[in-house]
Amino acid sequence: MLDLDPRSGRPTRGFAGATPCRWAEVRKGGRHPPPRCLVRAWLLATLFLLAPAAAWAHAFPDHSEPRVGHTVDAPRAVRVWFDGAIEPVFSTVRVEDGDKRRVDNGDARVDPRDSTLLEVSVPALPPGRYQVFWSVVARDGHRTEGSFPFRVK
Ligand SMILES: [Cu+2]
Repeated sequence: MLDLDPRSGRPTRGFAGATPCRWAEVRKGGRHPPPRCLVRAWLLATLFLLAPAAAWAHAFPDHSEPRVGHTVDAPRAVRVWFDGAIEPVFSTVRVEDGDKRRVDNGDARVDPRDSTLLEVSVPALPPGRYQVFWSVVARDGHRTEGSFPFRVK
């Protein structure tokens, strides 16, 4: 909880102590800065460590059908499940064959019953190697994209 000083609008109590910790004070303290300065430095370091965790809230693939790099019988569809909900309007997936020709049916969609599932149907694919390209926007507004191969036997 932060109490604001009515005149300055600044917090009267911080989470690490009552008095601000200034670099000058740390220097004056020589080799032994006041303990509350150490606490504050430790809290800052913790915040920096936690910051990337917030950025990781965007969506990454969890698993797929066909599975990444696997050889399968001709699939009817390609499905990619993500580790979080994705936005239907901004999320898409396409499939290319070994000659970089697009082979999916162009009906990519997020499953209305499962907001982590992105899928596109494909015609009967002849044997060969294929590459799946996905691009999604997570609920936090961040876009991630990537691709993975599979092979039809
Ligand atoms: Cu994100």
